[in-house]
Order: sequence, then structure tokens, then C-alpha cells
Amino acid sequence: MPVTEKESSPVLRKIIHIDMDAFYASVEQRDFPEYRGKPIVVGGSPEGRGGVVATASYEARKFGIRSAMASKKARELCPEVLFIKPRFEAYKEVSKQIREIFHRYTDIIEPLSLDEAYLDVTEDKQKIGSALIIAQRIKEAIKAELQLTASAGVSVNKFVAKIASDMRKPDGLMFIEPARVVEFMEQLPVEKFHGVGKVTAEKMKMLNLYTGADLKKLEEAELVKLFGKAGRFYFRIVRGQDDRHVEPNRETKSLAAEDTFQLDLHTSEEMIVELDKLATILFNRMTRYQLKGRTITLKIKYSDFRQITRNRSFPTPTSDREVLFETAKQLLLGTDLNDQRIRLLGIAISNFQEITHAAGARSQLELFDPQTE
Ligand code: DCP
Ligand code: MG
Repeated sequence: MPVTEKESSPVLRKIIHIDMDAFYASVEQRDFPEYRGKPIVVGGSPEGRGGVVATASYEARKFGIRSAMASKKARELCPEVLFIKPRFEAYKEVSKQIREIFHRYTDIIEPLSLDEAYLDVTEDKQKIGSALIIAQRIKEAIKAELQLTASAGVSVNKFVAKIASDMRKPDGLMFIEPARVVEFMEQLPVEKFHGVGKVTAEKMKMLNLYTGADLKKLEEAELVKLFGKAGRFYFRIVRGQDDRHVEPNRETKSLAAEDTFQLDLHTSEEMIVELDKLATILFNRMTRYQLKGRTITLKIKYSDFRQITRNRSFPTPTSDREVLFETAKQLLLGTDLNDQRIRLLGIAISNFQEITHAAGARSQLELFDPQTE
């Protein structure tokens, strides 16, 4: 059968990625005028006793304070910074409200977290036709109705839209038109690829791979050899190809934290130290998504790329950091550690008790190495 025109040139999609600016901190500054114009952080502890910053207001970011930073460090950078206890109910409410605004234009909405979503507006409900105008209107509605700002990226696929939304923050709007997508990917520094963690970025640089254009010089097989299955994704994405659909109703099935080590681990002490860190990262993620799970999985990748997983399920759901850590540790000690060299460890939790509507897709991140954030 001859290939029809339609099949050979599929319709270009119109994808928007929206991400709220300094989300938790902005909601706090909106609701409590005394916090406005001040360096504040949400999460962490005022005495700098452990705990990490969930997010920082833009005033606090001027001092170098960032998400996931230890409270102590935040306090050192800015002694007058205010530590604020998170109010998840308030953030969930805003999340619901922004989603209602999105629904005015499309029902193809894929939330990634409380403050972030992909929208497919290829065929928008209001027949506006321009993704750029829709993004502009969504931003205006968020500002007028919720007194908050969001940044938007507009392009032909998820990957480019997501990178674009981050480029003009705060209150930004960035459109990468179809004809510029390839060039955009070529100039993009590898560390800006979402999903490329620090270790991978460093590895790329050691191989003299600094930008999309550098990655593009490699064959698919070479990329797979160097970066595993993510290599296949890099091969396509540097050519501007990303056909992942915007998937409404996608549920979070598991949350994970994993790390690839620069030097393989070979003592159980080193491994336990890493598991402790991973348990904290995973715990913070679970808090952020307000999830509790029944099954904890340990993932181990050896220096020869062999991979195993071990898991344990509990009768009741947990979100306890110590349970995560202890379980992962027991699972690790239950494996044969004699003469093993480990290049990656990961802890995941699944079998969630309740999946809030707001908790969006995390599974898509499996494409990447999830050491970012
Ligand atoms: N968050 C968290 N822990 C992290 C990162 C984020 O608890 N390591 C929470 C707090 C953020 C919210 O998730 O407000 C949204 O995350 P973003 O990464 O979008 O960060 P912000 O919205 O705070 O800032 P930005 O303006 O950079 O988007
Ligand atoms: Mg945000």
C-alpha cells in the first residue's frame, strides 16, 4: 500500500510545559504578606539541625540557597533566612486550581508533580490554534486568579518544552519553534539535558561531549554502549525526536532514588553509607509527593553491568526514613557481597496506599538516570 501524505508527515504536536516559580515559597509569600520580599525557605529546620530545604524564595536564591540543600548550609549562606514549615494542603489546593485552568484549554494534561505539568494543545478546546497564545493566557489566569507566577515552555515535544520552561524563569515564556528544534538541541549543553545527572554529565565531558552536537556525532550503538538504554534516548533527542505522549491519568507507580558511583564500591561499609544517603533522598521525594508505600526494592548494578533487584513488602504502608534505610541495608546484606564491585545502588518504593491525583508521572523518568534533583 502506498504511504499516504498523512502517514509520511505526521501532524506536528503543540506541547506546553508549565512549572510554577519557587512554588512552595511563592504560596507562602502570597498567603503571608510578612514573608514578601524576604529570603525564605520552606522545609528544613531553623536551628540548622539536619533536614533539607524543599525550596527557596527568589530572594533567598540570591544567596545561593537551593532545593535539597542542608538547612545548616542555607543558614550559613544567609543568616537571616526564615525557615517555614510546609503546608502541603495549601500546595495541593493550588495544584488543583492550576489544573482547572489547564482544563479550559485541553484535557490532555500530565502532571509531573504538584507544580508542574505537560499539556498537549495540538487541538485545544477553544480552537485558539496557537500554543504560544494558550501558554500566555494560562500564565495570565494563574496570575490574575491565584496571584502566583508560572513559567512556560512551548514546543513540539515534551523534552524541548520542559527545557524551555526553565530558560526564562521566573514568569517566563519561551517558545522553540519547530524549525529551530534541531539547532536548539545541538547547542544545548549536556548538563542541561533533564535526566542527565552530575555523574553522567562528567562522564560525557571526559569523553569530550559538551553539547547536543557532540552527542550527535556518535552512532546509536556507541551511545548505548556508553550510557545504557538512556543512550538510545539521547540518540533520538539530539535529533529533536521525542514522541513520548502527554499521558493524562498517568499514575505514580513507584518513586526511586539511585546513584551511579564514580568509583565502584567494594566494601559493605561504603555501600551502607550510600544507602543511607539514598534513603534520605527517597524520603524527601516521598514527602514531596505525600506517598506511603508497602514495597521497598533495592537495585544493584555491578561493575560488569549485571543488575539485580531484591524487595520486601510490608503489611502496612510506610514513609519512614529509617524503615527505608534499614530494609535496603538488610536486602543488601542478604546478597552475596564477596568480591563484588558495585557501580550503582538504588532504592525504590511502590505499592502506594493512596495515589493523590496531584502526584503525577514519575515512571517516565526511568528513561533517564534519576540522580538529578
Ligand atoms: N521540592 C522539594 N524538594 C526538591 C525540589 C522541589 O520538596 N528537591 C518541592 C518544593 C518546590 C516544588 O517541589 O517548590 C516544585 O519544585 P521545582 O523544582 O519546580 O522548584 P520551585 O518551583 O520551587 O522553583 P522553580 O522556580 O525553579 O521552579
Ligand atoms: Mg517550579
